[in-house]
Amino acid sequence: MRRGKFITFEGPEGSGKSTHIRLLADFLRGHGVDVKTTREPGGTALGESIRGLLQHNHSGEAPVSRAEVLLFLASRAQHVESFIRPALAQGCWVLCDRFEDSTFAYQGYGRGFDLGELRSVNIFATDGLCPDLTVLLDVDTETGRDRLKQRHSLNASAPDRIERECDEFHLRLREGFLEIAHNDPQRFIVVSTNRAASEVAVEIRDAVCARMKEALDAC
Ligand code: Z5A
Repeated sequence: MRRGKFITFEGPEGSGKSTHIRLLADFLRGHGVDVKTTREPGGTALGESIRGLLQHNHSGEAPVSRAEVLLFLASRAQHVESFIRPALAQGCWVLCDRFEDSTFAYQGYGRGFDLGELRSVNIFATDGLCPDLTVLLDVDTETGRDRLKQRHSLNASAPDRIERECDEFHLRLREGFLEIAHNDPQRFIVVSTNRAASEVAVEIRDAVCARMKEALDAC
């Protein structure tokens, strides 16, 4: 059995990751690819519980920044070993909403943790699994925030703990994502989402087809 492909979607809040994972999954399924979509934190029962701990202050005690890093990584370790690796081994393509680059952008560029240390603990959590391709959806902070504001007002929901961080935090992590992508052009596709979602979807499809041509032809 040919191993599947592991594609991650990254970007600031409201950049359109969920929307474009859904659209790319539909497109790939139409081309005979067996696709599984998932997200971080989450993707397993344990990971979804950790997601709740990270986003909402149920106990009245927010995690300190080091605990926050370790909770994201605990969710990732469980996700990689019990969901992502088995799916790839069965030949599925896994499309994941956020992965290691979110840790580097949010906890590294955002919170200020040393990137080298974060890389080391991340390798421990993933046991060395790396994405085959990463789609970075870039959006300016104001547009991303406006989109989420609209969604919260439609759903009568409230911003979570990380969404409530100050603008400087969100500006730093956006710059962080762009720098990480700039330093690894073989793995990244960078797509601006400051325009109609339909245009963005076409650009993502074309780029994924170009990078994954051989694997797609084999499906
Ligand atoms: N986090 C971390 O700190 N460290 C880590 O290691 C990991 C994560 C793994 C997860 O939140 C949080 O965890 C996240 C980072 C942190 N915190 N923040 N902030 P999440 O998964 O709940 O939220 P998110 O990842 O930020 O996603 P999101 O807020 O749901 O946004 P999205 O998935 O990128 O966007 P969307 O849902 O597809 O679109 C948002 C809205 O915009 C929606 O109404 C769309 O219809 C609309 N949209 C999308 N594209 C367009 C365009 N092109 N034009 C107009 N409107 C659009």
